[in-house]
Amino acid sequence: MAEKKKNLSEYDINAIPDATDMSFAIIVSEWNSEITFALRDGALETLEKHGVLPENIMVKYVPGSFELPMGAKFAAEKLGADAVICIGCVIQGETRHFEFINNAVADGITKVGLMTDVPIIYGVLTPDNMEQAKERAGGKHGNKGDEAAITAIKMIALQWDVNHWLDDDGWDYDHDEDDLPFDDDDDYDDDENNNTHSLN
Ligand code: DLZ
Repeated sequence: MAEKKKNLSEYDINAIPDATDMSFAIIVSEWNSEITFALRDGALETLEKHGVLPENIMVKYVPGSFELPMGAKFAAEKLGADAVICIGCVIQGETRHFEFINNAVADGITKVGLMTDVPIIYGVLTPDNMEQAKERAGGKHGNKGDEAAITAIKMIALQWDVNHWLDDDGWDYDHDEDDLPFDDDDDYDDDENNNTHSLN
């Protein structure tokens, strides 16, 4: 059975790519702001810890999580950020709002990323109650904003890597094997750059 991780903020800092030249937009939902502002602060702290310059981070607000995909689309298309981090918190209630909003947000965020080619990161909590939300916004389970920031850095690095491997004519078939992150064999365990750590 897979190991159950308790703290969202646990990761190997040395395995995270250098983020000095990266730029980010953070779109924050104002609904449940006690939680979303704590997630935003976690994301900001983590980005800066990894070398991102404050002037390369733009923070914008939307009324609720339902508006996150549209905010992300504006940011991806107009702000020129390398990645967009969406921060929200939808708490389970008596109504079916919870399900409708969560499905729309997850689906919308996925679509904006695929449509714009900009990594759009899902930093949305969907807890049963406020207590669970607090535990994941700087409480005993860490801060999901940290995880969203690390995911954004890793996705930009992946995109830059893939672009680097392509020459003007498409895939560079003459690439040097040393440039590849993995050996050609199937044994990933002994690959120097194998990234086995997990964030949650
Ligand atoms: C309407 C609504 C409800 C009931 N609950 C939440 C919530 O828990 N978290 C959240 O981010 N937003 C909620 N909203 C607001 C919607 O996301 C949206 O802003 C409004 O329906 C207007 O489109």
